[in-house]
Amino acid sequence: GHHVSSQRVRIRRRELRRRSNIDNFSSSFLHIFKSLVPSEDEITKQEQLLFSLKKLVNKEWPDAELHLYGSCANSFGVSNSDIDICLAIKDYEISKLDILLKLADILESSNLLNVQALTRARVPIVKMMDPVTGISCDICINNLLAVVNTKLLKDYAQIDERLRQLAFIVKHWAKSRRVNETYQGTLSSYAYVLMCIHFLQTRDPAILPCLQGMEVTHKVIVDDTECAYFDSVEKLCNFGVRNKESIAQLIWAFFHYWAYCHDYTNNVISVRTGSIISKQAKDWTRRIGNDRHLICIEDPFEVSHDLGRVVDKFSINILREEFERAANILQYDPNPTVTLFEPY
Ligand code: 3AT
Ligand code: MG
Repeated sequence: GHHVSSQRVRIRRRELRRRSNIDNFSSSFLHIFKSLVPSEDEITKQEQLLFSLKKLVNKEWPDAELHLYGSCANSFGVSNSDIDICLAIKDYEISKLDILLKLADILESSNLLNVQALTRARVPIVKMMDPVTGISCDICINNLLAVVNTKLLKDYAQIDERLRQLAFIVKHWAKSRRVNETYQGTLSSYAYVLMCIHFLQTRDPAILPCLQGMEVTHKVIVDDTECAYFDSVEKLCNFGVRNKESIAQLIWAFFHYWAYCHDYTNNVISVRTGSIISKQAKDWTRRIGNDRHLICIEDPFEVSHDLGRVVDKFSINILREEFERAANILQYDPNPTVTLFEPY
């Protein structure tokens, strides 16, 4: 009807007014990207810490494994982030909660600082700080889906370097503008990276493939969920070369999409299918409990899980205003690489 067509006209006009010199900002954005990447030294320290934690844990549980997950392992980590570790224990007799408390005990009685067991969190964890490396970390128990989604993100990152560049800029923007706070109703870093992957899957020509739609070369079953996809990504290093878009163009287009083009009423973004799917098809049209589905981002493996479910009727406006602010800065601001990240 009328509303839809007038909205289309608005979008067209905005595209016509698109600045012609956006590419000029690519080198500044790349400079910011490089300044955020962790140093070799930091990575060595993370490995040292993991190694000493492994020794401590294996004294108590000889068969247990420690996996890095989250941004320190998915290649989307900025420097000086906390690290996320998953303690994997098979066939345990004691409850998860008792493992957590025991773990806190073990860490407390070695040289680790600020040891805290958060037993009532959505994902229960032990938090602590290592005085030797200065690194803080969160340890959870048997959260293996997070280990698998970490690998998926890492595999996508190896296909085209523009994914990491875009996601670092988007995460940096989200942290500067305080829209990366799930307890305040905005989105997790994980959700932002999925938004970037989906965005690059749907460029024309595509910059990223849909790994879950290809021949299966990697398959694990975690908590009754089958996680299967093509992980021989070294064979895909030329996938995106037909698309010549610069990083500045992609940043512009990403924010433009979330500000003016995404259909928040009807659509779900899905990395699993590499396409848009309808809320109707997922039965995400009504509020159920606290899940409002005001912005829908399907988890690639836990497909009933909407990463936008933390967003409420207040924070959705904050989020959309921030997308519009970012899009407008990229369109009109004389110094977009500065203004974009001005603290909220
Ligand atoms: P930061 O650099 O720490 O902001 P991150 O990627 O480490 O980014 P988080 O610390 O929020 O992100 O989360 C750690 C990992 O936990 C990332 C992802 O593998 C997993 N994860 C986070 N949120 C969810 C979720 N809602 N569903 C499934 N996995 C999740
Ligand atoms: Mg993290």
